[in-house]
Amino acid sequence: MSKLIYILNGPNLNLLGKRQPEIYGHDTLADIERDCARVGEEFGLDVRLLQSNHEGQIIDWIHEAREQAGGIVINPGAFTHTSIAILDALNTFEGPVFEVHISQVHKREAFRHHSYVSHRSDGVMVGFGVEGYALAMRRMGSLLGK
Ligand code: CA2
Repeated sequence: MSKLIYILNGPNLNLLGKRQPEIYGHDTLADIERDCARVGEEFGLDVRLLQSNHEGQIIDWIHEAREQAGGIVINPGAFTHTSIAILDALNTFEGPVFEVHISQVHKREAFRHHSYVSHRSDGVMVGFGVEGYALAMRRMGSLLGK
């Protein structure tokens, strides 16, 4: 079992910490990567954090994870609510998949209440801010770590 965890991020999440801090906070993807790497170290897990604004690229990374990774933490951004293709790709991955949403999507617009990805996710962190990523990593550590 690979000790590498893919942390995948969808569209617009490259703007974290730079726009709309009232919804998404002040931390950047680099801060999230650092926090997740710290948790990973506790459990002997490595992390690879990736972000793309393109659905096909995220699908390609999920396929890559099939060969390279023991688990996936994913915030698919708005593709959460639209992408059967990302769900299909995740269904080909055998390890644990945890879904993260920084905001509490169930307090927001109705179109954010349904997640295609949740049909596959083994756990979902919603509304814990960027801390949701590290919490998902901690659970990954319990399942896959030393
Ligand atoms: O709460 C989340 O993490 C979301 O996945 C974020 C998506 C949104 O479409 C989902 O409904 C919930 C949007 C990501 C946009 O990220 C930004 C970050 C900073 C500034 C602007 C956008």
